[in-house]
Amino acid sequence: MKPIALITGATSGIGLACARKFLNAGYKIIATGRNVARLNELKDEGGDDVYILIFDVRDREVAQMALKSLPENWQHIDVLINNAGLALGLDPEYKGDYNDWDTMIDTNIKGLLTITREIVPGMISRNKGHIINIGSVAGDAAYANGNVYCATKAAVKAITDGLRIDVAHTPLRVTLLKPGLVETNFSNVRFHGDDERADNVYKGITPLVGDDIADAALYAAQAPAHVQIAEMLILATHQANGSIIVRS
Ligand code: NDP
Ligand code: 8X3
Repeated sequence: MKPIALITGATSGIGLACARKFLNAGYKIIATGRNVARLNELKDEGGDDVYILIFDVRDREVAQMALKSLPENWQHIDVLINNAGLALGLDPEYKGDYNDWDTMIDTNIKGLLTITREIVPGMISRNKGHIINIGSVAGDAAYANGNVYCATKAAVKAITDGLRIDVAHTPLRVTLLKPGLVETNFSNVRFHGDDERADNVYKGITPLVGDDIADAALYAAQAPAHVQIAEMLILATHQANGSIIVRS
């Protein structure tokens, strides 16, 4: 029987790359997201090995209902990749936008918690499972104007560390991936569709791509059962941390 991986935010960037990488590695994929057209494209790519669930991770009731609606043969989730997330804005904290803050907190923290709370009990009862959370270098230390986004990713680190403690008596494994600059739709979203500003983020440096993070996720998932990859910080070669990027 093929293992099953559930990936949130599988419609773009890192989530989409994880979906494809895990499919190619022989997993069945539960791809979740809001963009129905993109989810259907993934379904076309993967056929019977892909099951799609459409929900916004911020809508707890809808997310719970969607996950409970999984057919019996899709319920044995082996790997959960909590990827759905975003940054909105890059402004001093004293000029921040309340709506942007709420969206980041509701998505990156509360959404991740909802999916975790719904999926992990099944893993505990099956005595098998792996949770891979997508954090960020932004969670290691705040960078200029990153304030609330950095805080959400610091929260993802604490939530991940906490879960690892809480399941340490079980065979479950918990991994935090902390990427640096990855060229995806991330900056277009952060700058509310200002594509020129988004492109500038990746100027003068070869950034990571979604596939680089998917490789790390698959490595962690495929490690022998006694090996728990607790955390990986994955940076572009000319990025030293959240603040230091050397451009040419
Ligand atoms: P993308 O914008 O390309 O992808 C984000 C994904 O998350 C999309 O599928 C998006 O769906 C989904 N998503 C956002 N909000 C919601 C929501 N409320 N409900 C369901 N799905 C949602 O960016 P990335 O691939 O770069 O981002 C993926 C993760 O990686 C995020 O958690 C991000 O913080 C993290 N990260 C990104 C880095 C980077 O430099 N790119 C570096 C470090 C971490 P939709 O298309 O419907 O909005
Ligand atoms: C995304 C990477 O450095 O833009 O988390 O915060 S960064």
